[in-house]
Amino acid sequence: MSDEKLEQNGLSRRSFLGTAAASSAGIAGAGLLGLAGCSNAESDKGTASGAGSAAPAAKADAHSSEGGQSIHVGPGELDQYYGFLSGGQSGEMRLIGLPSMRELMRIPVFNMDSATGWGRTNESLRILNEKNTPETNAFLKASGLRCLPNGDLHHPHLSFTDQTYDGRYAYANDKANNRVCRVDLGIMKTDKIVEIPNASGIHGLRPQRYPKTGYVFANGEHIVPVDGFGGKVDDPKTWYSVYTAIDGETMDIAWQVLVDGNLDNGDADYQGKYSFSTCYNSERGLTVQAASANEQDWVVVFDLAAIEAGIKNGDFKEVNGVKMLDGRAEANSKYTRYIPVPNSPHGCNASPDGKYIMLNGKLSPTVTVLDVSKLDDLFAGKIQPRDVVVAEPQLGLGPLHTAFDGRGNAYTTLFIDSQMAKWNIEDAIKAYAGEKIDPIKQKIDVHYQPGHNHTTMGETKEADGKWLVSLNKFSKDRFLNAGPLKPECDQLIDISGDEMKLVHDNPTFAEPHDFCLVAASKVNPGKTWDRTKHAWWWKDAADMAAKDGVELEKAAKVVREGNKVRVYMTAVAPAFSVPQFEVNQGDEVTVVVTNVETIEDLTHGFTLEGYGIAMEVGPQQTSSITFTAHRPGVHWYYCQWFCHALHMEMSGQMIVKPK
Ligand code: K7E
Ligand code: CUA
Repeated sequence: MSDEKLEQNGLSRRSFLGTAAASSAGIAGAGLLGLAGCSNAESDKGTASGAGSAAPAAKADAHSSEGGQSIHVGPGELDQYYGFLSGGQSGEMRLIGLPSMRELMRIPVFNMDSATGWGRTNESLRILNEKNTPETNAFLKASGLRCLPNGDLHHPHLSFTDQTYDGRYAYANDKANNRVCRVDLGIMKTDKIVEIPNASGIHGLRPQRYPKTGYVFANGEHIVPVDGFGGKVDDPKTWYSVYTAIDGETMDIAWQVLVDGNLDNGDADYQGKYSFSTCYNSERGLTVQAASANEQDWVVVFDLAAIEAGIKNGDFKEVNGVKMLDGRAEANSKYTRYIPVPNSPHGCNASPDGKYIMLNGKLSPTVTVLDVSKLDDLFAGKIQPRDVVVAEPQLGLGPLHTAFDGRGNAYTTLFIDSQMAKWNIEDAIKAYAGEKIDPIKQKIDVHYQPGHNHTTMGETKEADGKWLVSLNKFSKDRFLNAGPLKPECDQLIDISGDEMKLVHDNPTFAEPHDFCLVAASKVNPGKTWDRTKHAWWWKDAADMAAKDGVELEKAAKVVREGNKVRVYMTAVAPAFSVPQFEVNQGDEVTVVVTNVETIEDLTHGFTLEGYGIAMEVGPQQTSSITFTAHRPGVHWYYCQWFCHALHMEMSGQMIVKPK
């Protein structure tokens, strides 16, 4: 690897870049070109073009993009883009501002959260559990769990109308527990979570772009025995993966398709006709060696109109309550086509002109380009699967994901080379047709091992070509040593000019896989909760209050019914309307708090000492929590969101009388 070569010369890549930054005049100097050449010679092993060695070296200016856009967002200034960042195995989604890369908010989804009470409040538990399978509910009960405590959120993507973001929702997958979530962008909270039955390892996720979302497509990554299709636990030859379409409005499952191979990443077209999923492990292997033996795997193309017709005509099996069509290769299905692609392809990305789908080769140095306009002929049987391929440029080692600038260029992450390759799509098509032309425009080093990348508005027809972010899996020496577990490194790259310019390193906690970069004007969350519009959030508490003759906005009441106690209170700085209540040990207690503040940013909270209880109560929000009063004694509750000069005094006591 290039880093080792640098180190052999007594240079770390970091110190080398630091030197380059210090002497900007010397950037194009012979020394640097020599080193860059040595790095590129490595990375071009296996590429036919060899263009990398001639590509301009990275300009290592760590603070600003010289002659480019400013990344500086001064005090009081606002960012131009929202970034919806996956939180990976943390299970959350994060809201980032661009270009500053400042973290604006964390949105709890598949995790449990200490600050907001997500995974603990009645409202969050309803959302977390309302679309569980019966098997999961039985498992939770047997395990004594109130919800699944973890998740692995990879792919956040926003809802579309007419090929661009409409600001309604963000969706994301949970690879760990086979779920798909939706975040209501009006409140930046998760409002739906659905578990996907029959499938395993829900990974790739993309919303339909046209005419609108519409479907949310989710890939099952792992092959498993599927009921109704002869699946046997002891015979992997009978295992399949399952592709799912969810209705983005109701979050019910619309249909599933049974397919071959491990589905990886997906995308939808811009026309509303087809969707795609890359696929590795055509071998059905259960070991790394077995799963990567073949030189080619495939992309599966799904014909949405044919699938809808199949559902209408009853050409499906009902499997655990879901309509499942047979899209296996061996079934010669009218719903799917399998296009061979080298080799264990990973990322799947539609270009913003709506014409092409890029399949990132991972174990092959290539990106395979499909021409969407040829798919009708493929499904009609007029052409062969590989006839849909119009380019297959060799870019470098380990292509994982591709992003676009809307000016005809594509940017592909090279995991093994630790580089970003910029290439021109039309040039790649010409080269594939035999013309002597090098599609690679530039490569720059990123630090290190990039996975996903994303451009501003780059997955919409409004791709604006301003910024590119490389989500790197390793950060090694880029930040102060944080111990054995390092942060990941998200790097901001200015792509507004002819050359990519690396301008910022941003450390992130476990582990970004994807980043949806959205013009700020597209997203307009409310400043407080809306008691009418968001009444669904506290619907159960409101129903309960109505039965108890309590008006939530004016509540100060304790209701006892047998061993059930319901405590209704308001929160107005600096006091709860119920300063003390008494229960008996063993009572089931429900506390309902309504924040009646109308002022922006005046969030209160309710933390009950010794009971593992805390919840956020935002302005105009109602939050509730139910627990059993197992611990006798005096237990203070307090507001944990600093809200007032007398915030410390915003408290009360729950007295639990011993049995
Ligand atoms: Cu989108 Cu990380 Cu799940 Cu590629 S995956 S890196
Ligand atoms: Cu209310 Cu602090």
